[in-house]
Amino acid sequence: MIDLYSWATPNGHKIHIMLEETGLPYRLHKVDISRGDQFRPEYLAVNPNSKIPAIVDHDTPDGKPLAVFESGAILIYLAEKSGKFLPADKHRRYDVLQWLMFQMASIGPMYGQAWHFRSVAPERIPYAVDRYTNEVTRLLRVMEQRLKDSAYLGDSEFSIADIAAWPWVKGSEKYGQDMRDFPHVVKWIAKIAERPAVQRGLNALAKAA
Ligand SMILES: N[C@@H](CCC(=O)N[C@@H](CS)C(=O)NCC(=O)O)C(=O)O
Repeated sequence: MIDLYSWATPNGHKIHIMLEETGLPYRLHKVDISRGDQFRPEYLAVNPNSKIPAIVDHDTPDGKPLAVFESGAILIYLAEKSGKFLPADKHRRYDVLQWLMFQMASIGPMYGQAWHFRSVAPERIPYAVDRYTNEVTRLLRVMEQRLKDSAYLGDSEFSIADIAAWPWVKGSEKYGQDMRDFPHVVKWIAKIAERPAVQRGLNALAKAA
């Protein structure tokens, strides 16, 4: 059994979706980041970086519980455990991994900063708003180019690169983007939204105790 510690945010949704897609058994524990649960000592023992998501896998080959934080590392761990969404072929595997890293290093941080300076910062700083909004636009251009030639972001098949990027990119309008400029990205968003496990993953927190 896997314990998942999470909240309904794009980084949390990645792991809800992956667990629903793989069918691995899990228990979901809410970490309400709006009231500071991520700073509780028992949670810091799992993720010293005080962010969601994190997992603890109790079903390991040596019988010792294994804790993993950082959503990209968790996705790789779950892909290896389930044998799904990360191809074995080296060329395809590194295609997927490089697009996963593109999400972790660029999409997550830049969308996050765009959201902060557009919607959270106590004062409007035009330089910061423009910088991060323009960077999100640039990243969408990179994805648009990729999705012209590839059915999915990391591979010809659905993979952990899509699972990582989709929860962020599906809401791009909220980050000041005009999605009419990115028709291939729009099609990719719609195609993934149709997957039943993706829909279950998005609703998972509502059902958690
Ligand atoms: N790089 C981390 C980012 C995790 C992250 O930023 N999580 C946010 C929610 S999306 C969080 O826990 N925020 C709480 C806080 O900043 O105190 C990952 O991908 O796991």
